[in-house]
Amino acid sequence: MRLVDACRLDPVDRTPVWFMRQAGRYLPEYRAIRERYTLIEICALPEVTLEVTLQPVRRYDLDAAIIFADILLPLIPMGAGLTFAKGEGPVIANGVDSAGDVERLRPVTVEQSLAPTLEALRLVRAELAPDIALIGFAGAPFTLASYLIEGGSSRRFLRTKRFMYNEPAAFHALMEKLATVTADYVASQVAAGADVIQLFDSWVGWLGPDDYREFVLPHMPGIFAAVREAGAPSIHFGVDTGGLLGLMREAGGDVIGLDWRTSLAAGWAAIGHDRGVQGNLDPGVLFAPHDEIARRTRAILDQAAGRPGHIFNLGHGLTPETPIDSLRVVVDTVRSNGTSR
Ligand code: 1CP
Repeated sequence: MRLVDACRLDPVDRTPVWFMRQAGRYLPEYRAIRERYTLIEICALPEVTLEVTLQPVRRYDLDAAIIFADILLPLIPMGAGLTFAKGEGPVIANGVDSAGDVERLRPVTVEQSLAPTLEALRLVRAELAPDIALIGFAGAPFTLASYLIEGGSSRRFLRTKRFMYNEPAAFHALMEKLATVTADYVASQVAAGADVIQLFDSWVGWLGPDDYREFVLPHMPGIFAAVREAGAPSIHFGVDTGGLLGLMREAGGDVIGLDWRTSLAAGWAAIGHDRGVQGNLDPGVLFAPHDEIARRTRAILDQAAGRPGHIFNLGHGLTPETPIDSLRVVVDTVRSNGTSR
């Protein structure tokens, strides 16, 4: 599989390409399913999860399917009370505001509580062409902790930082609990058929390097070790992490995901060429004219310079407004230009 080979820095015939949030609301066939099921219902029904996972792979010549789920799902069996409010994103009813709240979070038996996603992975792997990789994923502890502490999405993560600085022991205990669940979950996903695991630490870039080292780094290596022991490579992604790339490398991951604020060449140099990189087209470029999209795609491939270990992706997830034809331009451009030597 091209994607797995690239993760292991083996040469590939063509640069592998997939898109974060490649299943979702920009696709009319996804919107049709969403008229009948809520997000949480889709994730609870393996047959429906199978369908939405395969939708982008049917439409585009991609090297991977990513299992349809959400990073917040494991918080449900922990007792957080997750709902998705219409147009407002996730709402956590039983968030974390004290050391006692951390203690009350329940341990999770992944095989039981996240059974529908694991079953969906088995279904997708059985259905997918053998050369297309199946990506499993999970949220990283900091990003999950931020949702628990903020009670939902946040812009500046001030509650999270207040808790972290004022209750450092409780914050570490929370990170430890989340890391344990995450390590079990990603290992189970590999056992259920995931070929690669992506760990989303989407919001960790809001921390400075000293805080990353103190509060995040100690909780990460165990998760990547669990993926490796289960037999799959891993991709470690965050947004606005230009100043954290060396620390993220230390934390683990065969491939480090780059957003578009760092040039691919500079980001890869900062990480070191003995690791792979994924990225990093600005999802906003998908709103440009097609020849400009192609030019920007080629510019990223030029920066990768045919080095093994580049996975083409966006710098963050697709937005619901994305014109669906733009993705075909990216895929065709990667197909005709990207080769590692
Ligand atoms: O109803 C809908 O369809 C709402 C949109 C949506 C979708 C399509 C949500 C709500 N979750 C998902 C599925 C999802 N989430 C996938 C699988 C789809 C795919 O990639 O093809 C994945 C990988 C995620 C991961 C996810 N969920 C992340 C990490 C990725 C990232 O964008 O940084 C995060 C932060 C979430 C939380 C989340 N889920 C949904 C919303 C609205 C949010 C909040 C985002 C925020 O706080 O800004």
